[in-house]
Amino acid sequence: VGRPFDQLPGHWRNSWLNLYHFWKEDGFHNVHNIMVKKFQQFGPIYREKLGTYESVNIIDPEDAALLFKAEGVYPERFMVPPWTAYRDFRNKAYGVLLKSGESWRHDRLVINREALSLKMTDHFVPLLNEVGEDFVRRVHTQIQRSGQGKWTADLSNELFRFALESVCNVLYGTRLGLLQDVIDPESQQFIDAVTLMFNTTSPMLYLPPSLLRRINSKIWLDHVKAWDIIFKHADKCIQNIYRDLRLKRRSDQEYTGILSSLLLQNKLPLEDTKASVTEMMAGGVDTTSMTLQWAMYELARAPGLQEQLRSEILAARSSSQGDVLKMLKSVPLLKAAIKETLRLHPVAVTLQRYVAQDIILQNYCIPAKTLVQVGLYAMGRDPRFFTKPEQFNPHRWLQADSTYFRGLGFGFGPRQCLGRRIAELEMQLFLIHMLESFKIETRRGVDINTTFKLILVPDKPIHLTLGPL
Ligand code: HEM
Ligand code: 2DC
Repeated sequence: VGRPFDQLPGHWRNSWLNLYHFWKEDGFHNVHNIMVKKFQQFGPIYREKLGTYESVNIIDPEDAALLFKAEGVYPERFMVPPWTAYRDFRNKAYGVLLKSGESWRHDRLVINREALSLKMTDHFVPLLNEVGEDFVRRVHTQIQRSGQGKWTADLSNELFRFALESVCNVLYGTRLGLLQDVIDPESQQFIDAVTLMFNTTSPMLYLPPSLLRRINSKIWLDHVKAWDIIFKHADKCIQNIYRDLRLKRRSDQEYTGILSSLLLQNKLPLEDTKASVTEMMAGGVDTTSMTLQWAMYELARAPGLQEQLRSEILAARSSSQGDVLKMLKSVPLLKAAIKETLRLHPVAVTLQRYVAQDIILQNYCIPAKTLVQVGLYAMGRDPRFFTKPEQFNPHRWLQADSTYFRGLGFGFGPRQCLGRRIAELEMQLFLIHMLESFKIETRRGVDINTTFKLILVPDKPIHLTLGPL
């Protein structure tokens, strides 16, 4: 049953030569396009070895389903080598992002209750809603300043500030004031450090961590510098909350954010709490901001759809009479628009799992411990799985035809994105407020492509125009 592993198609026999070819075609920034090409060349499954990075790649949602059903109770994804190398180098604890086995599961279950459970996530809505409202206020100010009745800009840094403000309000129950004109330079440094950390990760993906640390290359030194800033700033935020709690400056009555809850419960060692909270703070910046930027870009190019969403939101607003929680239950098209954005513009180029047992995919035997990757970007653009994939059409998620294992933007199962609920609420509330307040436009005829900087991002600045309705 099943053809042998050794007969899988693909370039896996000469890993260092493959890496050389990969480097020559600027693979470091084109992982997503190269994968699309390889699926065309080899079919729905191929094996690959680049440097030390060995994987089997699949694209079919049915195969993704088989993979996730075989992931076991301790699912593990590809361990990004420079990330673990940094922690080991500085002797810092792993958080849920990098842990494995029982230790991962224990921490993850404790944090899930605070970050993913429906009971707790209701607390996030007012915290994220006020940040969304402040962003709208900031846009109004910028429109006035422009003197042109509208504001045209590359919103990247504005959105980074919005995203960091949002995730920190949920983590720490505190506003950092990042939607004002002048902001704390340390917060801007944090934002820049997260970008630098991602950018310096991709060139080191295919090398062993031990080598990375020995070679003192500029890229490794920059990577260390970036993580150092991330940890220093997060530590400061965490210490503030810790001190307030000990001095009983924070009441244990009202909700004061994920970190307070974790500290009061005292179910994790402080170092582990700090590691996971730092990962969430860093993970909350580029992910939601870039997705929102793509969403606005797509909506700017589809004015009819934008109008439909606006009517859905207005109807939801009036029928819920100011109850935001209730309102979020009656905006299916908006939620579909976010899914659709992640189909064409996923943050993660692949999802990966080390298979726990031997499994059969596309009639090949895949032995236990093999790293299998789901080509998320390639899947989202393949006409076999999405009719007219080039069209931005949120309605496809609401129609009867199958969405089986197709909406995987946040991953799947117990190892899926820990920030998923935060991200979804943050993005829904942002788009609600923006669509209620402004018309979103962009220059026609400017096509924006995707580039890989560990996460997938636009290859050039996106200029959006926000104006009155
Ligand atoms: C993991 C996507 C926002 C924190 C992941 C994974 C994906 C993902 C695909 C891997 C899941 C898997 O392997 O099955 C996204 C997208 C986001 C987003 C598309 C927004 C649009 C966030 C935010 C946070 C966050 C806001 C922090 C609050 C994490 C963490 C993990 C993770 C800590 C690792 C979880 C673990 O290993 O147990 N994310 N993410 N993400 N994400 Fe997100
Ligand atoms: C990058 O080949 C490409 O959510 C690699 O918020 C495989 C791979 C493994 C793990 C993925 C990573 C890719 C992209 C970025 C992800 C990461 C897991 C979590 C991380 C998807 C696809 C991300 C952005 C987290 C980051 C948290 C961090 C800043 C502390």
